[in-house]
Amino acid sequence: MKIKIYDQHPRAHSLKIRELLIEGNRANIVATAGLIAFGRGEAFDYLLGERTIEPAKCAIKTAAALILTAQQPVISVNGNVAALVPQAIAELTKITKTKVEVNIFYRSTQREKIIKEFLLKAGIKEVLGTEKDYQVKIDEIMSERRIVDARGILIADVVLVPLEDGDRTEALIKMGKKVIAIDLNPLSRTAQKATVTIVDNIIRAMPLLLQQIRQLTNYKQAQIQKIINNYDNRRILRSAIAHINQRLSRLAKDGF
Ligand code: PTJ
Repeated sequence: MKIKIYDQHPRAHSLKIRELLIEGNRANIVATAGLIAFGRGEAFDYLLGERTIEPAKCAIKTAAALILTAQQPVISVNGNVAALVPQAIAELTKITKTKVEVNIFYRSTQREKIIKEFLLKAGIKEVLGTEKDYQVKIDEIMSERRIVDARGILIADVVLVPLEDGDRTEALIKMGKKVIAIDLNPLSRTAQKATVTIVDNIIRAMPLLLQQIRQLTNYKQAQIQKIINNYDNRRILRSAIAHINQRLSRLAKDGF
């Protein structure tokens, strides 16, 4: 059953995102656990104030710089990411050389194919990760996510991993790759281990990332490198946690 969401509803935006995921779950794009994962994300978004905070903007700029300077950038797409931002992923492939790879935790050949078809329909020309001939196992990862594409994540130097589930970021870093995470939870293991962590809702972060990439295209190589060199992910995470802390302290003191 599809529900009608009235624009006047105070939580209309959030309800629409939920509907995208529920629809995606019915179509077997989103794993059932993906609905739970979004609930966790939403709770953190509440604490952040449901807007893109300054530390996230700084991380987005650095992520754009990393993607632009990468030789082989790849975005790893799971069910939630496919359902929430298919058009933005398509746009990313148009304005950069980023490859798209389906890599899911709750793995099934059928689900992989459904996600791939969905992404192709959204205008992405090539979707890696589903062809057996190119699938290789990487020892560093202890889940079904260890199966990666020989043309994609295996040889990537920069991997964008939105809504990640844990051990993989650490493994990819050990393999010498730079990892960009998008995760509303600044305390998650993924957030802590990534090279660059964007603490923001993927719905807001992806359009900003595309905007930032377009802007940096006009920058000189040395300027882009400076953005990367000056970036400190631990500082950014501390600032994100401090933002939540200060916001809650203010609300506790002054009320709503
Ligand atoms: O499609 P699959 O099979 O690969 O499964 C995907 C899920 C998301 C179910 C799987 O990766 C998983 O279980 O993830 P976790 O461990 O629940 O982690 C997801 C992280 O993403 C959590 O830290 C959430 O806070 C965060 N998150 C959820 N929704 C959003 C988000 N971050 C940014 N934007 C969101 N919309």
